[in-house]
Amino acid sequence: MSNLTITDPQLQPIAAKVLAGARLSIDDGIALYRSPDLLAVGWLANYVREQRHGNVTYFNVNRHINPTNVCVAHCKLCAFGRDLHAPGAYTFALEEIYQRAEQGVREGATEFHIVGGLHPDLPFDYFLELVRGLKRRCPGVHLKAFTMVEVGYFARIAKLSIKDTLLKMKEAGVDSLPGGGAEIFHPRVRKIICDHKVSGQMWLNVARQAHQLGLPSNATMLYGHVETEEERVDHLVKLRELQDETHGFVAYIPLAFHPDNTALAHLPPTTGYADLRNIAVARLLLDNFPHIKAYWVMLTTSIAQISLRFGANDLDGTVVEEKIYHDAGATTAEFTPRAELERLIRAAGRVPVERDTLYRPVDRSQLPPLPPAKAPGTVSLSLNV
Ligand code: V47
Repeated sequence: MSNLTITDPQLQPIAAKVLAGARLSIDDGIALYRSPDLLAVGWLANYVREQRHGNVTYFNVNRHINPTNVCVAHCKLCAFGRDLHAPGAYTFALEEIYQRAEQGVREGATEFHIVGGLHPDLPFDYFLELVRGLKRRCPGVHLKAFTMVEVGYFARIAKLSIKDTLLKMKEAGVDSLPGGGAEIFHPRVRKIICDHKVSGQMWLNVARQAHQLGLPSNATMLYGHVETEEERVDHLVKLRELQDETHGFVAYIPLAFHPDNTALAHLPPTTGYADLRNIAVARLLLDNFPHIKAYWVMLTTSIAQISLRFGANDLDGTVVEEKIYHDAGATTAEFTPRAELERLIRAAGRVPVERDTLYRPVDRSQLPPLPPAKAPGTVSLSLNV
């Protein structure tokens, strides 16, 4: 306590709870979001982070693969989705995806992060075959594939229950699910930003069933648009409740809304202050989530690095190709080399540890040698417009 000077009296009782390891309430969460004393909020989050992880900070070598940007959902928050015949619409042939994946293996990837649009014509079998083919060709790579939203859509088009859909995905080779599509669970917000997407309740229900079937997942929250502080806390507490039940969430990733090229382009982008606060509040409220990830693609590497002192213990991965944020105006790179992630972590006084998707340290001596640190190879992209 001696290192912490709190200027906001509202934070005093919260600090006492944090130092005693007690669970924070909804009101505490709201006070953390409203407090002008961001440094004290960050100090508390850093305290919890260091209790759990010491100086260790994780990153991974991964590749994002977005099979299609064709999407029927038309979410106002999104700049990535296109109508089937709209300019810029694409759908990769499976062979193109395999080429990208094999390039990823040559670059040392241990994870493929696979998400895409809700395509009106592609059958569930295309996605199952995609996964089967990846497992055959790249057996050592973890497949973190398809958000709860995509699972809900697959179930609908294949006329299957959520459970059977997840079982088929697992049987095909899906190892875990990414955390996207959660946005803000509250129906008021979903009506404005993603009217046609599955409800918050459904997102949680799909996550619950995935966890029960032995498929772990991540969780996200999209902040910085029309949501209130109460709605953010409600979202975090719902995640915390489900985690108490299943223990299936691996990492939480707060996602800053990027308004460019979306139907909400009139909204201002988030600020560094809000970005750091969302990391810190998550670390404090989500006491049962082991990992809080600072996704450098959306935060910038500078803010992501500072967030390693505000509660985050992971920088995500090398990524290589990123479309969702870059279509929405992100100015960050699409690729950060492994050596640069390590440099950023060390410069923050932390110890970099390469991890796999489930946060086991990666022993490179057991893997093919990494290529020299340069921009990764790209495969030619053919657009089916
Ligand atoms: O689901 C879409 C969000 C998500 C915008 O699980 C937008 O490890 C901001 O989920 N501005 C995709 N956000 C990213 C995501 C993710 C990223 C990194 C790691 C993991 C993980 C998951 O991005 C979408 C949506 O929630 N999104 N459009 C936008 N304009």
